[in-house]
Amino acid sequence: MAMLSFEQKYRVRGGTLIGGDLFDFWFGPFYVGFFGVTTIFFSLLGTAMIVWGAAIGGTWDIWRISIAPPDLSYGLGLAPLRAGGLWQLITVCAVGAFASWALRQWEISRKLGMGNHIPIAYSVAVFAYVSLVVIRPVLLGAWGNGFPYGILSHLDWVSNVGYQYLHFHYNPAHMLAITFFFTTTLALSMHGGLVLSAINPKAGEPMKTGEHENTYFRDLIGYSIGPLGIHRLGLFLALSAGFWSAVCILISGPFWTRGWPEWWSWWLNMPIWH
Ligand code: UQ2
Repeated sequence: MAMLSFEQKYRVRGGTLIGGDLFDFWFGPFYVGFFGVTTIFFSLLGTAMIVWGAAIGGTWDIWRISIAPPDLSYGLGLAPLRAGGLWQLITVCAVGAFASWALRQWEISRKLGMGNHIPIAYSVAVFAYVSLVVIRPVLLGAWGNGFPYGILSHLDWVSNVGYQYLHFHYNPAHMLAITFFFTTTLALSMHGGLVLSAINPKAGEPMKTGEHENTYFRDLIGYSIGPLGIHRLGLFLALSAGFWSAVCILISGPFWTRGWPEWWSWWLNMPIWH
């Protein structure tokens, strides 16, 4: 197995979160660890249940396979396997696998003496998923408010829930989330373009340096955020996109039940207009 020359000193034993040195070893290039074992366990079990759900679902058309949550009438109770119970177990496996993966990242960060930026950033994406299939269904009182696990069916769910609030683009948290997603692509494409420009000079010319990168943006707009700053900005923008996505769906139903366009009546009703 290929190994970088510096890799050995990063394979430090100890610093585990649980179980002492029980799973504190490597399988080829991969750290195993207690949470590596639980990630594999939940992933395989969840995938097996998705295949089972597909097998009893009446179609093998990849676009149409769908495993639906229970009917709203089951509330927050357990449903029979074929009537949403599979969706419930698959959701438990998904959350179990995502949580295991975050804890695995945390454990490896500890081993290497790094900060926890990676598990924290990853947890924001997990939070957005958990908002959709756990937090919001619990706040609304029924697992049936989760989205179905299917390629087209989950798109239909997004469309239907959007129309339930008349026009979802009037949801202010949705506006913020979209703006953060777009700004993430803007900032990180500026960054990718700048780095590739600096490291790919004409044939025969030497590679450019960070000073050229700073100078490019100072000449263009009079400001450079810097090589560390652009990564901090990218992380902030990406995490904000995930955070406001979670907020925009959590407030829809539990805290606002009418159409989102109507929310803006506070603006139309301001005393300065009449
Ligand atoms: C920069 C810099 C980088 C970069 C980029 C910039 C040398 C290698 C892209 C320029 C970024 C700016 C001016 C911020 C733009 C702000 C938003 C909200 C899009 O200065 O330092 O490092 O990659």
